[in-house]
Order: sequence, then structure tokens, then C-alpha cells
Amino acid sequence: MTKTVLITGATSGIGEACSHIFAQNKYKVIITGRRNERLQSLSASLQNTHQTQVHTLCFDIRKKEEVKKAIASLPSEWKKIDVLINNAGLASGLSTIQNGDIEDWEKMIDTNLKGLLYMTRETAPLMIEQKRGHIVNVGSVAGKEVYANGNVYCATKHAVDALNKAMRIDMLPHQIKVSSVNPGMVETEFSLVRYHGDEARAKKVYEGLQPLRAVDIAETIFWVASRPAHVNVSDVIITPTAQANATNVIRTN
Ligand code: NDP
Ligand code: 8X3
Repeated sequence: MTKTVLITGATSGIGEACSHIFAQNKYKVIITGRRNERLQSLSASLQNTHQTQVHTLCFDIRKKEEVKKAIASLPSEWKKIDVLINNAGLASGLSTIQNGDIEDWEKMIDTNLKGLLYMTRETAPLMIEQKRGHIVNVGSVAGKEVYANGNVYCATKHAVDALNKAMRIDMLPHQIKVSSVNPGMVETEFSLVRYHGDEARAKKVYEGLQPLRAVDIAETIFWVASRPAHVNVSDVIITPTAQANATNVIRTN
């Protein structure tokens, strides 16, 4: 039976890489994000490259009515979601708490925490009804440890870590799997977004070390999602070899 995956934040980085790997493995793919042009070109590329079926949903995950409407709009055969990848997220700014920008804080809380909750609230009942499913939450090393100036981003990812554990308990009677994948430094648009479009500053983050690629995380997520029915991988932390944890990194120059 063909399986269906829904990937939030598929217009870039880890989510986009996930869409390719699941499509390549013959999943039907639901891709979501706010940038419709990117969704349309990704959809065409997935269909051409992997001959798979693709459904696009363009919405802002921070808006609960948009989330509800998007999931409700899925044709019934697309509502049979086997894997939900709660990936959409961002860091916005990097500053002490006393100098923090409240708009940045709200953006991170609304996307990383509330958006993930809205998606799960709409999708988990569908999985329960069909008596199967797997929710994969993309956390971060920032959800395991805090680092200087990372305060609110780290708090949202710690919340994802807590929700991952809590969801696993709630889903247990329904035998729905819940897993989290927690990356360290991955070179995507993440730093560009964190630094509000400052390309030079974003590039500096990865100087002197080999960061993870989005595909490294996508492969891990696919591995987590493709274990046998009796196996649930609860929690994976994955960093570049040059990174020991959220704060210790080695650079060659
Ligand atoms: P990217 O910036 O490359 O991708 C982020 C994705 O999230 C985009 O597709 C974006 O789509 C989507 N997104 C952001 N805000 C919204 C919104 N309001 N509504 C809908 N979609 C949204 O970053 P990554 O691929 O690196 O990040 C993916 C996840 O991985 C995030 O949760 C991030 O926190 C996490 N992560 C990243 C790490 C890294 O070093 N890169 C390390 C650890 C975790 P669009 O703009 O089109 O809406
Ligand atoms: C992204 C990794 O270390 O920039 O979650 O917070 S880090």
C-alpha cells in the first residue's frame, strides 16, 4: 500500500530534502509552507524526478484557522497520513533576554511551538481513526541544552522536546509512533532567517567546519520513519563531527 507523508516547511532546507527522500521511496507527499512558488516548483520536480503524487498546501502554520482549513481541504485519500513531519520552524534573532525583540520571540513561539501543536491537533485524530501513523518532531540540540543569546529559540525547542515525550504517552494506547530528530548545525536558510537576511553573518556560522547538509537529516528522518512496525526510535541527536553539543564546536581557522 502506498504511504503518505505530510511535511511542514518543505519549501527549503530539511523539509525540502525530506520531500525528495520520501518521494524517492514511493511515498505520496504533501508539502507545505508559505511560499507558493516554491511549493509549485518543488511539486513539479518531485513528480518529474520520482513519478510520485504530490499535494501542496500553502498556509502560515502560525494561524490556527489556516491550519484547520488546510487539513480539512485535503481530499479523503490524502487524509490517510502515515507520517507527519513537524519540521517548519525558525530562529529569529540572537540576543540577551534584556535586549530581546518581542516580535522575534512571538515569531518563534508561534511557529515552533504553537504551529507544531496546531498541526498535531489536526492530524493526530486522523491517525487515530485509521489506527496507524507516525509523528516525527524536528527538535534541535537547542532543545537539549541552552546557549548564550539563544534563550527563546532554545525554550521553544525544549518545549518540542517535552511535547515529543508527552505525545508519546498520549499516542501509546493508539499505537501511533512519536519520534524526535534533533540536529546540530545544518547549512540551510536557517541562519539567513535567524539574522534577518544578513548573508555575510549567516555564512560566518559555518566557516571553518563542515556542517551537516539537509540531506543528512532527511536520511535520518527517513530511517526513523522506516523502522519495522514494532520499533519506535524515540529520540535522535545528530551533529556535525566538528560539533560536540550546542556550545562546543571546533573550527580549522
Ligand atoms: P529553513 O529556513 O531552510 O526552512 C524552514 C522551513 O520552515 C521553510 O520551508 C519555511 O517555509 C518553513 N516555515 C517557517 N515559518 C513558517 C510558517 N510561519 N508557516 C509555514 N511554514 C513556515 O531551515 P531548516 O530546514 O534548517 O529548518 C527546519 C527545522 O529544523 C526547523 O524547525 C529548525 O528549527 C530545525 N533545526 C535546524 C537546524 C539548522 O542548523 N539548520 C538545527 C536544528 C534544528 P516558508 O518560509 O515557505 O513558510
Ligand atoms: C539550530 C541549531 O545550534 O543554531 O537549532 O541552535 S543551533
